[in-house]
Amino acid sequence: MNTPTVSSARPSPFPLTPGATALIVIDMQRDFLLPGGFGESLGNDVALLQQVVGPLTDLLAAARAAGILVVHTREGHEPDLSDCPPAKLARGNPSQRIGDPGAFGRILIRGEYGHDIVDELAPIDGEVVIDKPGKGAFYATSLQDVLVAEGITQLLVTGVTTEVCVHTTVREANDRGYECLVVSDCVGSYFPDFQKIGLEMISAQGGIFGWVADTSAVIPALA
Ligand code: C5J
Repeated sequence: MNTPTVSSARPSPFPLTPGATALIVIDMQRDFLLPGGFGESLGNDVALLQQVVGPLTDLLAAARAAGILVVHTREGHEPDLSDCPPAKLARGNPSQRIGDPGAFGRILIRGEYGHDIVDELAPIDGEVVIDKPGKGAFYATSLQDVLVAEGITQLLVTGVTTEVCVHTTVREANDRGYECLVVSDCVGSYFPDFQKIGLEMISAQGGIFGWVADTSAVIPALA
């Protein structure tokens, strides 16, 4: 049997190791994506993140059909903010801090409506949901243990935002020995320049910390 390969991945074809690949969906939360939410209140155009939902819905369906492990993450904090470093809490516009009341409940607080994942991408039974207090998905979470237990060595990485939580996660995953393919139309940034350069940074220098391809190349390789 031929190894399924994402042939047009940059900087080189990405051979998928059967049974060893997980789809990581980073922080597709209402607080970041919905009009009226935290992301928009910071002056961002949430339409730039919402355009990820369609392609990611298709990729999620393909991953589910292929029986691939799916891991969703959510950035957020305990209601008493005990897991939020003061330096993180203090940053940004003081009228809109983490824990403040927002349009969809307290901003980035676990259990609040805005903290949860958008309806289109809601996790289903059997999928892993990792709550993370930081930008990276490994810091202060069980992600490494989950991936090791499942024999995962390759990650298809998606979600928001490209230059923050996606980059932080991919850089650390690369250091931990995972081969990461970032799916370009399934990651999003509020800043078009960051989106473009953020993707270029990943695959530059011969794939300094990963590969990049879009869903038109990745989905057929999962079939
Ligand atoms: C940010 C994230 N941008 N999920 N979070 O604060 O990228």
